[in-house]
Amino acid sequence: MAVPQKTETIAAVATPPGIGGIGIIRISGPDALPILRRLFYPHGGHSAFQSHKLYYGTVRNSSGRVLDEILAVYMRAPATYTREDVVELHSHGSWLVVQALLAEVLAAGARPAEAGEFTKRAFLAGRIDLTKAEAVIDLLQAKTDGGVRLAVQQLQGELLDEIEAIREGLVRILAVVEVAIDFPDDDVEILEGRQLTAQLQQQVIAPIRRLLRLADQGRVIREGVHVVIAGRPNVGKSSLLNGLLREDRALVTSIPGTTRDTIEEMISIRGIPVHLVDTAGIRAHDDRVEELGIERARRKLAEADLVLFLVDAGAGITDQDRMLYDSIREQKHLVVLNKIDLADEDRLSELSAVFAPSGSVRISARRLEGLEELQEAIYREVAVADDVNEQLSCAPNVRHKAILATALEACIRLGKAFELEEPADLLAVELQTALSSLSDIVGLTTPEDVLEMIFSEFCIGK
Ligand SMILES: Nc1nc2c(ncn2[C@@H]2O[C@H](COP(=O)(O)OP(=O)(O)OP(=O)(O)O)[C@@H](O)[C@H]2O)c(=O)[nH]1
Ligand SMILES: [Mg+2]
Repeated sequence: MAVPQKTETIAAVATPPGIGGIGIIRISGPDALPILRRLFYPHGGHSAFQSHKLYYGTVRNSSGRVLDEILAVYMRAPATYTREDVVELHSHGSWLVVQALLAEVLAAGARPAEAGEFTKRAFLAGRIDLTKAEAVIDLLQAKTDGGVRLAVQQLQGELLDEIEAIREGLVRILAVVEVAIDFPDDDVEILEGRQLTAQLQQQVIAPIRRLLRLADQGRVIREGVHVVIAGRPNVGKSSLLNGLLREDRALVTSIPGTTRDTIEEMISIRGIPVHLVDTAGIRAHDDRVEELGIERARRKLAEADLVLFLVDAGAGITDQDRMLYDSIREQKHLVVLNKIDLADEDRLSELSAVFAPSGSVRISARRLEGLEELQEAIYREVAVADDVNEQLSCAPNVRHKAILATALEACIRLGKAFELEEPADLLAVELQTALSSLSDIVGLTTPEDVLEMIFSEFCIGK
């Protein structure tokens, strides 16, 4: 019979490298308290460590030399992050001191923690589910206020609750189907197909679809969008960049071909981070440098979430405009009529008519006119929900999204099977598929290699 292995005690520096006010070493596992007793000499000398109480004292190495004066705390299981015994040593924030302390802790019997191992232990102990563990990574890596808010909501279980509600809906349907399997000869019509279809639609399919939409919105909030300003030379692209930034960032001249390289800056439109890219005007040319610039512009265009296609309203539409427009019209875009100060109403109506199917926004980049309306239009294009900041309660990530898509397919097949009055055991198979995918999201059945991948994204010490 295999002897159960004793859980190893792990340790790592929890604060970032460099100089700080304090540096923290975190120790978790059954030997946390013995290690503390071995290294730490409390001021006033006493032997009992009360849980969750801070003690002042010194740390000494094996030859008795004082390494630092520190604060230490012992937190008894299970009221800890990992649900194991945890000790934290708060030393002065010198990287050398912190490293020396860690070396002593390791010499006293702990082993170095792997990336994300503390959080992984919290997950394995059942203290948090996988969505909360992922929320911890998101929180550590968040680059925007909106990203932080989403991560905190997920940490508080918003996504978990949604997934649980959907799972419950499926389990209710499965219960009915299983009765039908157990009593196949029963005359009573257990499988009331129409009612089950409605239940499936309301309690499962619609909520999954909603989560998939929120996933797209969440990506926008966490990472922002790339909005590329494109147009032939001299239409006012750099002027527009400057106007939106309220800053003279890019060179503006009346000479076509002024901008050679792509210029990228970030603005925030109603909380959405927008990476704004000014590009070289695209045209036929015989200048090698300009050619390189145009290549870059085309690459940026290919990656754009939204293209602002700029037209010079004063000059009207040229063949170059038409060619360029044809190359981007399949992408998400906004037609922007610039230099409206140089065009009369007839000309503007004429231009608007040309672009009627896509609609157009009128601005004067030089006079800073119409920029508010343009920002609103950009927001409408990139925001998925009506009001991003108020309504987004949770946002599934890429991993969740893939799983939700699988579950949705199974549910759609299930709906068809209800309609066709397929045998109950066939229905049960689809139901199990959907249920087990959803379990993967919260981590009930997630394969080990997927867990490895998730936790390896963490830093050491978290
Ligand atoms: N009257 C008027 N002139 C403008 C407006 N916007 C830009 N211009 C002028 O148009 C000229 C070209 O502007 P840029 O912003 O450099 O144009 P661009 O599209 O970046 O040009 P390239 O970098 O050469 O591709 C400059 O002389 C600007 O002052 C506008 O709204 N009204
Ligand atoms: Mg320019």
